[in-house]
Amino acid sequence: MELWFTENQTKDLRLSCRITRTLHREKTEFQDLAVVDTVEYGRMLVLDGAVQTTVRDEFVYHEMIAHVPMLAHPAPEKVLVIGGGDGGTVREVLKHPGVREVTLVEIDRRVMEVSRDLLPETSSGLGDPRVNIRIEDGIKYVKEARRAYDVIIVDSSDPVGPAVGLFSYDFYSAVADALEEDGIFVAQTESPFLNQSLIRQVYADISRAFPIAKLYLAPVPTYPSGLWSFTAGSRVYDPAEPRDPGGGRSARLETRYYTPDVHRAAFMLPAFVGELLRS
Ligand code: AG3
Repeated sequence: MELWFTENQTKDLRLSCRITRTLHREKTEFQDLAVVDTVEYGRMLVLDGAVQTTVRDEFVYHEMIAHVPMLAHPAPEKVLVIGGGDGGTVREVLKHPGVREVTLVEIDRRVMEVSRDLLPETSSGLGDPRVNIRIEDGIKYVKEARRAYDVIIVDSSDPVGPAVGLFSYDFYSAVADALEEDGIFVAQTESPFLNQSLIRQVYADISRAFPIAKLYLAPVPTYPSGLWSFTAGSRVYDPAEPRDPGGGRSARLETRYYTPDVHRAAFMLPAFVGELLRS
């Protein structure tokens, strides 16, 4: 007998993975949460039917959402991660020895608890003494913070359900206020093939909230279309430039996808993506 997990990526497009086991399934207060073992991509976390992370391809997403802002900033010490209850982004942020404090604000306690139990490689950083975990609404949290962070990373799910408010001008302008003057912000911003109007809107909103807004790309094979976008906002530093004099900081990072060349290259946009942002 064959067992398959299928994500309906759009109403006309699906990704199916053969699975060997369902390790967990629950309706939390916020969403439908599942963990399955897939044959091709290893263990997978699924929220409301959407793939969040798999053991085999999560390094690309987590390294690119974390190291791009962390290295575009010359010396980040205080970092805020919104969402990202699986811990993958926090794990990458903690690889930077200058980091003094990482605050993780996750709305759904169960995502974190289940990830700690079933995704040990991804969630490994969550017990680090530099990590401060808050189970609450990220929007509310950001609205109360002022000039408090060097880097803010929004590692959210798709703009449906609990994450809708994280894709709005109001939220981005609150993020701008929560950052230090020279802080950097990055959010995951979906697929340039399948979410073009969203990307355009988000880019326009982030450009209104920050003098510098830039989009970059990375491949994530288990996400819809396989090509993923991130959008960065900043007032001072160019997010596309790793600030890594002599290659000291990046040389000490243990990564499998990120390099300073990949960092710069990720901002070189294919014509159709550049076009999207101009229109
Ligand atoms: N957050 C981004 C997931 C978006 C995937 N969308 C989908 N499969 N439809 C992932 C959280 C990882 N820390």
